[in-house]
Amino acid sequence: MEKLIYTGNDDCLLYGVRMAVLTKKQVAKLEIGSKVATAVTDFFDAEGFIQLRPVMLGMSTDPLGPDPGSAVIKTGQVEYLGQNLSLMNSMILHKQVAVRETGRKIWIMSPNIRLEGAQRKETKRHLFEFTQADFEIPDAKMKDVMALVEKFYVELSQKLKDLPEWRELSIAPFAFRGPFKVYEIHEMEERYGKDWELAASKGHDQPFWVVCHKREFYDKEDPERPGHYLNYDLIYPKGFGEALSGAEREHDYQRILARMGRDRLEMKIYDAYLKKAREGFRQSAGAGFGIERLVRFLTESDHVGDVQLFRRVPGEPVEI
Ligand code: ASN
Repeated sequence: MEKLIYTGNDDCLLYGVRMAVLTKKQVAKLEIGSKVATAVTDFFDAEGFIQLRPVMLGMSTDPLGPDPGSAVIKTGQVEYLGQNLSLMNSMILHKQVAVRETGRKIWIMSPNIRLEGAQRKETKRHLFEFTQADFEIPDAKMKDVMALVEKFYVELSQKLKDLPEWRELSIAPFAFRGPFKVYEIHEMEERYGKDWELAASKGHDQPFWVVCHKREFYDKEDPERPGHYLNYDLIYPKGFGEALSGAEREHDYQRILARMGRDRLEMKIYDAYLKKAREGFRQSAGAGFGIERLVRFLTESDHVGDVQLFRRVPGEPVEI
């Protein structure tokens, strides 16, 4: 049966019931988003990961910095029964604890709240509420994570290539071809300047890795090369920008303490995390990729908010 989708006429009723108010193209994007979520779940399941339920409130969360490029105004707080709880910027701290407690590969379809400044609307790839597929693997190294991510993208192309929605959107399904190129961040800066991401993204036709970023305390510094960091971002081509970020983790208690001190973090809220670290964290590596950014890339949408049914774009008032 042909799908009955309302395409812009307020009087479109079927048996007196309005079927939909979105265009067919908008519904096609939601449909692709739905297929992507299923593909992600199937992939991690087939790879032997345990899917954990998301955490949305915690004693602490990802500090997201210090990062000169960050535009997050503040971490959301909820006062509840005498405790000040943080809304999750990301589940990175909980992922380290989860690996320690389970000893298993874990992943979460994790909703994140990042209260970005209004100017972030212009990047077209920031949302203040989004979902990332966030995973962590005990004993893994960065090359293991990169190979796994490449496998995911190549398989995703196979799973999605015959969807009827591509025709509805008048676009060809993107064929990911791994392995993706790898660059050090200093190469990117030399070639494209400090704001390399957009220009570099436009200059590629497949995703590529950019490694060695100086950032949050939980990304491991290479013990053999101080000043080098064992972390990585994946960048989509054609101007779509950052897809994923991840790292091998700093798991040594003394080094975590030193890095947190360097970042002048308010240590008190990390008490329970630090206690677990002192008892022993497992070495791990992982990453997270934004579901909406992936759907934006696949559907060639102008703004990442265009693939959300309930838009959460910085600088735009929330309607519902
Ligand atoms: N998910 C990222 C990671 O695994 C952290 C983040 O979202 N900031 O490193």
